[in-house]
Amino acid sequence: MLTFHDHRTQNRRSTSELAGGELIAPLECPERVDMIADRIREVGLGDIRGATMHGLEPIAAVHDPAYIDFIENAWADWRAAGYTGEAIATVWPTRRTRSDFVPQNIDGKLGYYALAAETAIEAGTWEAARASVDIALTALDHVQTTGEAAFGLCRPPGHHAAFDQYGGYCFFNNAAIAAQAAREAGASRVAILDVDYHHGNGTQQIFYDRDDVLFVSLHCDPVHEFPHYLGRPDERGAGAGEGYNRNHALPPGTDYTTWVAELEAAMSGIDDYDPDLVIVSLGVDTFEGDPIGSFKLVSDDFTDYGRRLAGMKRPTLFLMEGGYAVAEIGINAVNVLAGFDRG
Ligand code: OKP
Ligand code: ZN
Repeated sequence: MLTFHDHRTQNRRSTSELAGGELIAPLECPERVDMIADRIREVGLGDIRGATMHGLEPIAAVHDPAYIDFIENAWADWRAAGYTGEAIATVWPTRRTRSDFVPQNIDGKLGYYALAAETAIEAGTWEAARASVDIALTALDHVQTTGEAAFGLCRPPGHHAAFDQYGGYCFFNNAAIAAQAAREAGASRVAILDVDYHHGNGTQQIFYDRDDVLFVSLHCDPVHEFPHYLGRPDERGAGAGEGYNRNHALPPGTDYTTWVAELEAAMSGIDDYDPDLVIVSLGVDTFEGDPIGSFKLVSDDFTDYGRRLAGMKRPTLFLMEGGYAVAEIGINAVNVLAGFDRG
């Protein structure tokens, strides 16, 4: 399988993640992609190719243009306010206040567009987030022109990013942008299968009222886990999208036997939908050694489910999402892809 990547993703080098009341070294770090790229070369998965620029239009087909402008200018606005640390939201529109206007002040803007405070914006964020989208769209081009599967080694991840919100380490929703681009290029139906440990709230929100993009997610129940406020099984879509959003919420500590039974159920739903393209939001934070996940998958399980994904026999685009056990992230991510190739 071919991998697509762009070194501009490594320009995101945030030094601060707000966690447990402290600023820690961010879990979503540049070394994550180095480890995956090293493993791809080590096992000979296939070539790693560069990404081509796809511009802002495909991003604006999914995200609010004012939100895109905000991401572009947030760092400069923050610096202009005289702040010396990284840009972190500290105040929000809440249930008891208004959210029908965007404040002009940078602190107000950050809270308006942030869905969580852990994710800081810094000098390289805009360029890296755009590169991540270009990677996804270049990998999609390959799937569309050859029918072969492809891997977009995206970073930062995307599945928490909603129409006009960033957070959970995500800025632009790579999978949603690719799905929309595929629709515009002629695909009738696209399925997004999100296997990251966390619910893909952003992807769900973007397609919630649509039946042309099916969103299926396996994740830890948000009652127990980030993103906390979305991802329950009773969220099934709205209007034309009713029935086209499927949340397989699993308890903390879920092991592979339980997880893979849910995956089989999810895949059978995808098969019934008969999509022209399957986009896999590939988070490997389901690994037993993940520092923020509680699921119990071991490295061989990733190979096994990669093989099962190939059984869908659909054009497939893999896009990297989460996974924070840096020492094993290459093994686990590449196991899925190699299992798929062998399947
Ligand atoms: C991004 B992705 C742990 C807090 C974790 C943020 C998690 C973001 C996950 N105590 N907060 O879905 O892998
Ligand atoms: Zn995750």
